[in-house]
Amino acid sequence: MTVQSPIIFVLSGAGISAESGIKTFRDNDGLWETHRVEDVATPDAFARDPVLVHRFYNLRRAALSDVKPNPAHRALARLQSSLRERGGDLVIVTQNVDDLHERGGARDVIHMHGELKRALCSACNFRWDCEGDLSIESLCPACTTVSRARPDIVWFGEIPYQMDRIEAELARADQFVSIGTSGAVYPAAGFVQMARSMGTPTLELNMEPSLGSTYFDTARHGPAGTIVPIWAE
Ligand code: BV8
Repeated sequence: MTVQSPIIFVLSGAGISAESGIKTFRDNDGLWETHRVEDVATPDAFARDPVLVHRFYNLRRAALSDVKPNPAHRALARLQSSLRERGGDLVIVTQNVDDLHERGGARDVIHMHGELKRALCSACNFRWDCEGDLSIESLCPACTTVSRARPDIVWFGEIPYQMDRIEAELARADQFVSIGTSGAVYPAAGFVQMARSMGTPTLELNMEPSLGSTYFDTARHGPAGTIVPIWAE
């Protein structure tokens, strides 16, 4: 009888990119220290001060060229390839808006909070790849409306992307693994409870116990660049 290779559901957060040099949100020198969340990551903030919000995301988009994937990103990509060769899968759902999972070799990454390198037209909902700066002068390549281009980012109060797909993948997973997230933001922070309610084993790989650590069956603490390759090999 052939043993079916497992389907592993990975939720990643800012901690997996920390050793690549991308600031996390809530660690002491995190992103939000220099910007109040309410100032930049909400639709109201964008309506109130689009120049500030464009600058915040333009700086982060530009910084992507200075960073590269770390051993944690690469270990997940290797595990995904080997599981897929044997009929299993590694489904990566990330809260991160950077492209380090893809640059580390991962495929079909689900960016539930959007992507820095994508833009969205708030007039016609067209989405396009965006490498450079966006501004209030940017025009939509599809409907050519000016000043309705925004970062393709899910802000607070907005519905995360691909929730139906995420819930379906969670339901078919044999294991739920959370990597580098504080468990501060919902609905992502609730995925571990959904996994538990379905009897799926849960593992937390994080620098320290997260806000949801009591929901995990097991945990390993340390830098993702060290503990993820050990777990994944
Ligand atoms: C929504 C934008 C409705 C991109 C972000 C209850 C239920 C549902 C919603 C809510 C709820 N209560 C409140 C809400 C509303 C809100 C929310 O959760 N607020 C919080 C503050 C309480 N949620 C929303 O508004 C969401 N939308 O709910 O819509 C809905 C929901 C479902 C279905 C239908 C309708 C939208 C949330 C998305 C907001 N956008 N980002 C951007 O600018 O980047 S959130 C932002 O926080 C980032 O995406 C980030 O990824 C995310 C979570 O943070 P983390 O990734 O965990 O990062 P953090 O710094 O917090 O933690 C890092 C961790 O790594 C730490 O634990 C640290 O110890 C560890 N670490 C550090 N270094 C390392 C390390 N680990 C390993 N190795 C290391 N080297």
